[in-house]
Amino acid sequence: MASPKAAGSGTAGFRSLAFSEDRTGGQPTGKPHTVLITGFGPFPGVARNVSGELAVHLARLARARHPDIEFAGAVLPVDWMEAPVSLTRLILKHRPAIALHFGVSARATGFVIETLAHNAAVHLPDESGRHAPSTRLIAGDRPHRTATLPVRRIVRSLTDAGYPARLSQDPGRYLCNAVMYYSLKCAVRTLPRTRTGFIHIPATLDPGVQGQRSEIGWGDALEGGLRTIDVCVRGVLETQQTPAR
Ligand code: PCA
Repeated sequence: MASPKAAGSGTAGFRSLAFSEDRTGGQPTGKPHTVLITGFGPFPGVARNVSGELAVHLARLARARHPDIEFAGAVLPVDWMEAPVSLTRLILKHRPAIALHFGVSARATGFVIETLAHNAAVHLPDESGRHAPSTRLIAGDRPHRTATLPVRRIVRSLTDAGYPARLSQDPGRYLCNAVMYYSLKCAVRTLPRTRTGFIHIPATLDPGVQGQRSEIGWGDALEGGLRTIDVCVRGVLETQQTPAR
């Protein structure tokens, strides 16, 4: 298994490099669509989170592959308070046609395409040692929200290419679930045509992380990520031709 290249030294360097990828500066790019790709920074037990590195690399590679589309890569903090704030800021800034979020899971051995986000928060500390203020993410809101990316087509495209991929209705109840839930909620409120989804990849892509061994390597994560983006982009172009969703 090839190791991901180091994205910076230490948390601060890694984060600032990742955020510098969010390089449109809010200026119009002249491109009709933006794809927002996010991963996460470190959290207790995962000192180096490969999902953040993946998001940044994918945005860069996808930009070359789809020159008519803008790609913004960003790393979200694993922080109950900060993650929704950063996410909302990114969504409002980029108004993405597609929001594709990545996170790591010790249970994932391949690509796990999450189909449901739950309005629930587990009592586990975030990167700063704080807990979620409530067991519900948004009081009074609906219990679940469903991914709006073409999840079945993504799985089919990945498995056709030989990558282990499956659908899941259980993204956990930690920050990955929270970001998926908030992103779907934010899209419904402000950008109803945005397609949103979440993919878990193995935390053990980084050999330093304990857990079930990964069936994919860093190169597979990049290739599979690009295939996923291709499927999503085709979906956007289709909806462009057919305004009603
Ligand atoms: N995985 C955690 C949060 C950040 C990440 O990459 C999760 O599964 O909730």
